[in-house]
Amino acid sequence: MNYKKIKLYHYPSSRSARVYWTLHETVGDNFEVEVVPLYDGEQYKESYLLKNPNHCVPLLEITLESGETKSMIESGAMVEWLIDAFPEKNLAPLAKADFSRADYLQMVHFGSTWMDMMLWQIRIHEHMLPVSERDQRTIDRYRSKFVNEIEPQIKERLDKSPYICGDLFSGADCIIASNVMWARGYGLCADEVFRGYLSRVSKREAFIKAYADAHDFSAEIPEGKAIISRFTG
Ligand SMILES: N[C@@H](CCC(=O)N[C@@H](CS)C(=O)NCC(=O)O)C(=O)O
Repeated sequence: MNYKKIKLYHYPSSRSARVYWTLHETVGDNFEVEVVPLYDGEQYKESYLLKNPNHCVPLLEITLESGETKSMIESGAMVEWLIDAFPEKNLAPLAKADFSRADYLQMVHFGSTWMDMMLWQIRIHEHMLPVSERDQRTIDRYRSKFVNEIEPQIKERLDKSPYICGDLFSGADCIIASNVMWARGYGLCADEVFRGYLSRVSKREAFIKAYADAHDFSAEIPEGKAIISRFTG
């Protein structure tokens, strides 16, 4: 695909890292990155809300050769679209009637919706919501659901093959492996199989570049930060 410019609005180790990683896998270094200081509440500024009314990263802007700029606001869709826009990178089974494409799409969506939803509930109730709004039952429910229902499904796949959809690395790994790292940050995905998976994907140049800023992330939000009073969940 030809384009004039691609720009990612990003915050270290957040959901935008999946897209950062996918960008390095697909377009190399040929894109721009702007860090949005989430904890300072910059995502609630009018100028950013006009671009993404969900006040979130990632936001992806693609300037076409015509000069027109299109934007995307969902990380799963960004990963799927980028991988399809650059088919020469062979990072997904092509759309055809066999089941491999269906399985790949299923894992992209499983990672960016179902698995993501549980991690998000844990994250916001442990670290992001005002203390008075945190709910231990929600944390317990999703920690238990994640351990009992999500981990076995991923483990079963990774016990059989090196990557989430088989022998070949794909865009689904950019999402699932990022989620596995997120989960490990919360003491989940402790089994050796997950460590082995991360050690495989983290050798990729694109991964190393996308996560080079991971040390800038802190799960705890320092007191007094603007996001604390603005965050809507
Ligand atoms: N479904 C969206 C969720 C994006 C999202 O929640 N991003 C978080 C960071 S991981 C964010 O920017 N939150 C800032 C806020 O709501 O203030 C996606 O996957 O792109």
